[in-house]
Amino acid sequence: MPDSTANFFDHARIYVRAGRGGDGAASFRREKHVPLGGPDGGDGGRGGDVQIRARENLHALTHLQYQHRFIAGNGAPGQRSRRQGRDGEPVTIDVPLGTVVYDAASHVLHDLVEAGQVEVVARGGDGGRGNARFKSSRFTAPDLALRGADGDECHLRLELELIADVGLVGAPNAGKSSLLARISDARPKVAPYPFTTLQPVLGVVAASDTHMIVADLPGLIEGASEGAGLGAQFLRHARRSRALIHVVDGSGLERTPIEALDAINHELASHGAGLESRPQIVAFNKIDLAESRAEWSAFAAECRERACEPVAVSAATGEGISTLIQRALGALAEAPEPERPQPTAPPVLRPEPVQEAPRLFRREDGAYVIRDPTLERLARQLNLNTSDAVDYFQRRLDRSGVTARLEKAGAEPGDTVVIGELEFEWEAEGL
Ligand SMILES: Nc1nc2c(ncn2[C@@H]2O[C@H](COP(=O)(O)OP(=O)(O)O)[C@@H](O)[C@H]2O)c(=O)[nH]1
Ligand SMILES: [Mg+2]
Repeated sequence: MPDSTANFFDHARIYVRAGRGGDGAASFRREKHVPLGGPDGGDGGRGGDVQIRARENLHALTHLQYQHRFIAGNGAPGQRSRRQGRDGEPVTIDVPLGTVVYDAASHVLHDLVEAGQVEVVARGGDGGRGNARFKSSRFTAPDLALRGADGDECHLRLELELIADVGLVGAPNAGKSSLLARISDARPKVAPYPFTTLQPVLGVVAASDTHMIVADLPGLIEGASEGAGLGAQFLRHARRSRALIHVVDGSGLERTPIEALDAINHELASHGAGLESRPQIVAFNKIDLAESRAEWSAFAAECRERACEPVAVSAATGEGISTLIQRALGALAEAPEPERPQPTAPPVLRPEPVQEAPRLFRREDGAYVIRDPTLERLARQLNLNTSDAVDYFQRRLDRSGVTARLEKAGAEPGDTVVIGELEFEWEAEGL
């Protein structure tokens, strides 16, 4: 759906990048009379994460229209004396309750519904190991260290689905905003023309020993579910409502109240989220007007035919309002929780590689390609600019069985071997 100014508050596209891990240090202890002391290079710090946090006092995603790139800090390099580098600064993106996080392929990653809920959306890269960690009987003074790993980065789409107990639906001008103002503490805009409500407004309706949250959803117009009007975008906000109050303009200026009721119900059914099967209370509004009173008995009779008992109300005078609230509370007491968006992609950002034997195959040009997450990662992080680093890498190839398999496959000195982004010439006695 294309972005329009009308839905800036409940849609956002953001880019997130976690910090890179700091590089490990290759340093040696300085001691009097000892030219080369033991290795003492510390590890790099971890890159900062980017995380999303649900806040109760936020009601829109508007703030993400202006800032939509979130880049966490890099880890600092390790230092001598085995000192670890500082971790990178994390970044936290605050969003309202009810925010659903999608990846670029529109898979649901997270549904943030609890105050304070935090989800990591980009994990910082690990710091590289310093040379102190490579000390062994073979490498007593290892001159090698690992570079920090890159952090995750991705594009995300955020969508707000308001959390309310009851959603007010109905044609523009039916009196939804007036009704919410009448029954709750909310003060939505009321105006005698359609589309006054450009974003949903939540109101708390207090009853003697309980309360309910009611959302004023912008007016639906016919064809809304096909994207003809604004309505389709707002139907999403009704998805989390356990019950609906369907407000009908009883005065029947443009169409009879029954026609209005049917048109909206058709939109609810076309939306595809099961909105038509939510408990629905029909509020026949503007009963204070003579035109409405003339329509009422025919409307009520038609509704009863369909096993639905409408309530005649007036947002203007307050008539019927307490009955409406009781009916809504009663429906809520029995209504099941609506289904929540279920993660469709595993929220595992960097799955731990399953330890399988490295895979080996030949490229068209004859190069030997080795597929192995651990070795590919090592190839990325190891700077092969010292003989110790080359030596270490060779030993890892030996230990993982790659060397033997290359030989068995007939690799000869001078053949190209590819591991991730690293390409090198095979030598029988090492790199
Ligand atoms: N007479 C009368 N007018 C109403 C009543 N409820 C709403 N209105 C009027 O109908 C128009 C549309 O109301 P509004 O609440 O903005 O409708 P919405 O588009 O459904 O939110 C406004 O001019 C209201 O003053 C009512 O119970 N009686
Ligand atoms: Mg309104």
